[in-house]
Amino acid sequence: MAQFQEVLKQSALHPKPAGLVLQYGTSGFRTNAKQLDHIMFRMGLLATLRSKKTKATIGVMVTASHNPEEDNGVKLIDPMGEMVTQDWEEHATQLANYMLCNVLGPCFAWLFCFCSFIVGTSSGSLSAFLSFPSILLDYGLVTTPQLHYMVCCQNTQGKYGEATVEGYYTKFCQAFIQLTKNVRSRSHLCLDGANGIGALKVREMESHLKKELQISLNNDGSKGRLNHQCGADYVKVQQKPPTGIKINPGERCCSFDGDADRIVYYYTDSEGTFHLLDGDKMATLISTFLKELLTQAGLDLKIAVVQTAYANGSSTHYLENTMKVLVRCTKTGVKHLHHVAQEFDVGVYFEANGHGTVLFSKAAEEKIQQLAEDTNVNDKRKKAALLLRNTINVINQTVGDAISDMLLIEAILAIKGMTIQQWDTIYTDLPNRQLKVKVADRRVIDTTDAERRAVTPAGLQEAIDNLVKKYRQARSFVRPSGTEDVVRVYAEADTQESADALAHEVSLAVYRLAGGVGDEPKPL
Ligand code: G16
Repeated sequence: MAQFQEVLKQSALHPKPAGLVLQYGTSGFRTNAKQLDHIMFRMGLLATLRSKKTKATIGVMVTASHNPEEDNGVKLIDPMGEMVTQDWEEHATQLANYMLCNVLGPCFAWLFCFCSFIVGTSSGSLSAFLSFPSILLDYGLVTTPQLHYMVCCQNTQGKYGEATVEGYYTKFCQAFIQLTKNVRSRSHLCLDGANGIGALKVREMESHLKKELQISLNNDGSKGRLNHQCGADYVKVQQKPPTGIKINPGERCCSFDGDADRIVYYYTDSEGTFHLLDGDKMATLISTFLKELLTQAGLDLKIAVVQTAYANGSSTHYLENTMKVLVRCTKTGVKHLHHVAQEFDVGVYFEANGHGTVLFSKAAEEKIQQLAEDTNVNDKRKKAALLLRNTINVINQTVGDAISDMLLIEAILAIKGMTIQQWDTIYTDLPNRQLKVKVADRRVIDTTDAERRAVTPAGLQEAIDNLVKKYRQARSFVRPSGTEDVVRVYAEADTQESADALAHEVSLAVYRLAGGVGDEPKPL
């Protein structure tokens, strides 16, 4: 009991601001950093309990990811490197909002049992919230996917890789070098690091690549602000290159987000027109590559692509009708996509915003491994099996990872001898637009059908349906963000003018029917 009193005493040093209610959202708690002190403290407690419950090492990542510099966030990572389960997200929300003694009372004894967790941060220092675990390992500044990787390595006793930043570089860079060893000339890549941790980590990694990939690094944090007019989210949502970077026509470019778990590719053509290759284009390139290799290897494995409502209609059409792969749609948040992808031998999952990876079932990995070692198979099958094995090794299967995704995409383009322009022509995106609407309480919007339809407030979905009918090849949906205090609006249609007009009209409907605050949305 004295120990419990001590927890409460320490907690009093990290008071919850009166009236503040925060929810464990799409990717943990996210808000202005000033409001997060009590959350940091309480998530330390939750990680302790989660470690005890799972008898494994748990990860605690401190990051605001794609959000502006003044924000921060924290999320827990489960034993295999995946996001924490939904029931524990609910515990997190309770622990964040209620009196500690009420929430912790029934399980406080656990706080003092053996447990272990590791922490990392994408910027700044950690607050003093980590006082309970028996074992605490602080990785300091790491990308979010690096911490996911470390958790998995810790809990597989090194089978997934060595649980160090060096181990991470060695694993993924060696696989990249192996995968591309028979490929000659390669052009260089222009990378926007969003002034975030990804830029620092790419610098650290470069020597491991042994000049097999030439990267020119922009927005490396030496001057600009984190995610400000740069980074994957800016490039995707604004549909333009990061401000201030000189891009030569045709040059292959990519942008990370602030904690390097997302990546998007792009180029400008000779007329200066910007072309974006987002998560959908990456999922298409990767699944085409894998499907071809599986066919060459003679392996009958079930491959699927998992998307969200944001996936461009053209990508879904291409995947289903031309590539003939299974496509599934889930709610936003990689945690949802990850779980669906686990149902297949090979599950390629990507959000349109560039957050995604590929999962291989244990059985699929074993079949590929056996074939790669089999001395009685013909050269073609063997070569495909070896490429598949190295492909598995270049992928961070714990979570979407900008660095690992970049290595994978670079390898595929090099192996296929494909330019970014050729990749872009696989299919043509439907013009689209994403907007945000500020409302008094975004929880008034409830959705169903993988967020493609609004259930509340009354009349909103009907309004959207009527607006969509006015345009050709049109689609639109709205959903409350889980990382920002806004409602997101997505629209696509046959022309950019129509997509913009539809997005604006739907924004107005949200503003009027869901309690908009501030000025009415203006036409684009
Ligand atoms: C997080 C999640 C992503 C999600 C994004 C936007 O990204 O990890 O899966 O797509 O938020 O979520 P929302 O639309 O709910 O704000 P990140 O890169 O910020 O961690």
